Amino acid sequence: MVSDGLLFPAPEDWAGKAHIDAAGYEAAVARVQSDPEGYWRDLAARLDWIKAPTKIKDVSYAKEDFRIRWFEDGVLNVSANCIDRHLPHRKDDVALIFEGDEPGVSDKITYGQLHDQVCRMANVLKDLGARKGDRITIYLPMVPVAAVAMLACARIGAIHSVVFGGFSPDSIAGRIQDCDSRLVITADQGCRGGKKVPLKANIDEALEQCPQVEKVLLVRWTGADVPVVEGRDVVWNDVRDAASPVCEPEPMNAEDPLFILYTSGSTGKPKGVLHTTGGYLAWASWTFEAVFDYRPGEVFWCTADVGWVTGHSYVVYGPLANGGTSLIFEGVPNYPTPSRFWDVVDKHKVEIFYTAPTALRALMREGDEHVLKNDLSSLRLLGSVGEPINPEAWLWYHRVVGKDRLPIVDTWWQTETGGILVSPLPGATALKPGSATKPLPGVKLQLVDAEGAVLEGATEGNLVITDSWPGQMRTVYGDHQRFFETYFSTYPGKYFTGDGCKRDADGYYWITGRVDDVINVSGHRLGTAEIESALVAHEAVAEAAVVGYPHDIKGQGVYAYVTLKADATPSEELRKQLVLWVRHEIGPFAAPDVLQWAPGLPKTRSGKIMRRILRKIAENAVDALGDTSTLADPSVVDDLVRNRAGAK
Ligand code: 6R9
Repeated sequence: MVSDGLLFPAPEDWAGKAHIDAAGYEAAVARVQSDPEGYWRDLAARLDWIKAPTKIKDVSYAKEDFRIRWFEDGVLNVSANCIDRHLPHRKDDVALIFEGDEPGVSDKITYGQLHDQVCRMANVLKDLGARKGDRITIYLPMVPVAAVAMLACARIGAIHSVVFGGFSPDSIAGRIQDCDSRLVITADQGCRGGKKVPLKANIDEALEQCPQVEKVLLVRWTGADVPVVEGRDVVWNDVRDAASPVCEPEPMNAEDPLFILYTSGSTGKPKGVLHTTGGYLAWASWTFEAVFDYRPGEVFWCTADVGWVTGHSYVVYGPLANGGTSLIFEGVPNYPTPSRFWDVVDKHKVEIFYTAPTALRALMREGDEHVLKNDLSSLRLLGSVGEPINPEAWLWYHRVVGKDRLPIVDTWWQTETGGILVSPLPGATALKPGSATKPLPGVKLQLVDAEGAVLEGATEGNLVITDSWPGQMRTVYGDHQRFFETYFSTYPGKYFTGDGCKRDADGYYWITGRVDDVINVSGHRLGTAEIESALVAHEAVAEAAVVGYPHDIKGQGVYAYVTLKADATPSEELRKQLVLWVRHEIGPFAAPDVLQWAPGLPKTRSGKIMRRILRKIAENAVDALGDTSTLADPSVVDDLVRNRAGAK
């Protein structure tokens, strides 16, 4: 490996200046061990409580008395924490910087203006019938009104469910139905890479399957002429000015739900990951300050969409809870040119930049000149999230973007964890390219083998977490049993992450990727089961099996094996049709990169598909197929190998 033995010490000039330096890290680790109650109480004290919590932690991962509660008698409001409490000293400071898809389109929103917009929208939502505890689905482009909508929900105690703008009508409908939203917030269109995204048209199509939706709040963004359904749709731009800019924040219990975010698992339909108010915000807020060493006044740019958890925690809640300035970018890394990210960094003097390895790999391929023509001297810290960063991409990021001087925080976490759990602290941790380094104070990791035996020292195994942290998800919306079964039953008494991981002799953690049937395509998390069920919903398909395979840019690509019904014949045209079908059923990012016809799939005698074998064929590791003798019909493997599609 190119990075073997490479170690980048924390910059010397950060010592004494960073929020947490090496001594601070050691002290925090020691304190959370010796005085957990005090440590967590202090962490909660960074928020503004209407009633401060006296009960700090009440957690059991055991089946008999399973519960996860943090700060449970505390009362607070998230929007007040993200806005109101900054007003006395930061009313005119910039909360959000907006950079549009087209260069030249940008805007700034101060904390005072954000307060005004959020209160007005909160009042409109109330007028539309929304109450505390109601679910509101948000389907918006990456524009400031998306943050306004989330905060307006939080202000009135409604639970938001943001659906990424790349999802199809069917995917939206499933998510609306699952949490029974009566109200949807959307826009006419979004803009990405010079193209328009038909958001309202997708919502209209989705709502044909969702009779319970009573109201749609429509944001006019591009101004496109879209149908407005009489009695159902209300145009935000028309009602905004008449709405009152005064809206008292709803007092919420720390354990009241804040949001639901759907994410893919290894089985079945996407799960509604539920996060609550106090613990989530405390964790998003503290990790933002600690990991990014953030100080108010600095411009922070996280390139993730608010449709994913990274956008929730590090575009909206973490930065705003700290009184920070967060940049919202509507576009894509390579539009209009592969210099776009770096143009935006220079234009807005971005100090801290946080992106995904897939974007870095794509930009790396375009050549250094697209980076080098920019100044980039405003940058002081770089971050990575979403998938393992390969050392080549890390070293490129460090050398070309970071000019060999900027620390990189490789942050490991999940939708389920609410915020970062494993990451360097830039003023404290020596970096190794490709390693997320060490757990944050209070995060207790273990590596276990398939049977659950704890592995010590330098080793490789499955990553589990043995105790709770405040930002942990609390349930799968509407299915608490599934929550327990999915995460706490594989290794009783422990939270199973679904990731494989190595630990080296220095105690550094190296995430190796998912060990379940979840794949990570360009940083988008997908369940292979979802793609399979989309494929079999097509009339020509009898059966389908989907696996991930290594892909240079995307990290993983989607490889689909498809068995057709007896009356269907394989053809190039049908192959294209099926790829389009998946795009339409789930979203463009889920479309198979490779689709191989499979007259039969390798199955055990009990009928279980042997994905291990399919993965090896997809990876072109056909001489490492292992034992195939237990298969019901070993000859299907020969056929698949012989007709292996040219996966690149
Ligand atoms: C935040 C987010 C979670 C899965 C996770 C893991 C992968 C995320 C990573 C990483 C290696 C990192 N992952 N960050 N793998 N190094 N720094 O991405 O949430 O969409 O739920 O995905 O992403 O496999 O289990 P989510």
